[in-house]
Amino acid sequence: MKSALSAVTLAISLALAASAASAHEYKAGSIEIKHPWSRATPKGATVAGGYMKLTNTGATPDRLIGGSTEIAGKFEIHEMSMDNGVMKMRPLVDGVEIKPGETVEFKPGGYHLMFVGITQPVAQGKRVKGTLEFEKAGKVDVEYAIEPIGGTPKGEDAGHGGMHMNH
Ligand SMILES: [Cu+2]
Repeated sequence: MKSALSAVTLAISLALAASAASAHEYKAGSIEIKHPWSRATPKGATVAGGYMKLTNTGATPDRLIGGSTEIAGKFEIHEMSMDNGVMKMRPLVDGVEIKPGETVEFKPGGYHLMFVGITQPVAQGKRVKGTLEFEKAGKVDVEYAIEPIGGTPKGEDAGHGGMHMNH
C-alpha cells in the first residue's frame, strides 16, 4: 500500500512539474510575453541565448528595446539570417518592433536575445530571472526556463538550432 501511494504522489508531482515547465507568460501593457526560455550552457561559455514569443494585443506599435538578466552583465537583441548561404548575426541597436496584432517569435536561427558575459554555467531545469524593456509598455520582470544544451521547449519549432554556438 505504501509504495502504491508514493507512486501516485510521484506521478502527481511529475505532472505538476511538467505543467510548470511547459507554459509561463507575462504581460506588460498590451504586450504578451509567452514562454521565455534559454539553454543550458557548456563550461566556459560566455554567452547564452534568450527566446520567447511577443504578441502586441494593442492598437499602437511597440518595441522591445532592452532588458537585463541576473546571469550576465550585458543584454543584446540580435538577428540571425542567411546571407548568401552563410548564417550571420547582427545586434539590433534599435530593438525589434511589434506591430499591433502581430506576434514576433524569438527563436534559434532568427531574432534572439543574447546574454553576454555570463560568469557561470547556466544549468538545465533552473529558472533565470531577468527584465524586458519596451518603449511604451515599460519594464517587466520575467523568468527564463532553461532547456538542455541544444534543446527546445516541447512543441516549439527547433528552427536552425545549433548554429548559435558560433559566436
Ligand atoms: Cu546572438
